[in-house]
Amino acid sequence: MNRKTLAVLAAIAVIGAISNISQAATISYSEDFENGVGSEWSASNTYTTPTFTTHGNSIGLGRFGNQAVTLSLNTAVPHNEATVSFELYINNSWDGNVISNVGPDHWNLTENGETLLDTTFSNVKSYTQSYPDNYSDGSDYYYRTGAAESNEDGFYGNSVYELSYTFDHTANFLDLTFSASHLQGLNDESWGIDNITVSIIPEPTSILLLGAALAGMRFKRK
Ligand SMILES: [Ca+2]
Ligand SMILES: [Ca+2]
Ligand SMILES: [Ca+2]
Repeated sequence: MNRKTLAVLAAIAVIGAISNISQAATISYSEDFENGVGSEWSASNTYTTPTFTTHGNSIGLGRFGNQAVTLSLNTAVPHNEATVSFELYINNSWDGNVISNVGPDHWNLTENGETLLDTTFSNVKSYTQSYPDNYSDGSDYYYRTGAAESNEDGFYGNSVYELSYTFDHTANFLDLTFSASHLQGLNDESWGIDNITVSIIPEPTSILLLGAALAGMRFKRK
């Protein structure tokens, strides 16, 4: 699988870290899907996202049902954490936490196999949802809790969530897998994503060495 590299700017980032110790340069990947889908994605279908006041009506990745979609990035620059931010479109009649033949409707995000979010969403007023908690927490929130915007267009309307996660990460690759399960048909309930950014801040090696030297000096003086 091709991995779109984040390392192109590594040299610049290291120079930046050395020349400006108060501000390490961030290496970012961002995609709005307006010009197609790169090979770093495991799926390439796009659709027009639902229209809200300030979100949507744009080309997004989707729409998907009970499918896993992975973004694979090269992060081969020393770093300790990563941040992913994106818009998640929850389209049509998601049934949230209801346990029946129509739910619960799960949506998941993992990074290198570790769960960042495993929750449910509802666009149906009479059904609760787990978001912003994980489903395993057992929470029942009002439908569309935490949504950035929602509308009533189409079958039970749509909602959009602005999700952002920062997590410990040192590996030289980053696989983010987005998926859903227990959904009904695509015209009944689906999801899509848009405006995704993944960032890492390179480890300022020179600063660490300097810090270690200073720590050693203090230790010797004890
Ligand atoms: Ca877009
Ligand atoms: Ca439904
Ligand atoms: Ca459902």
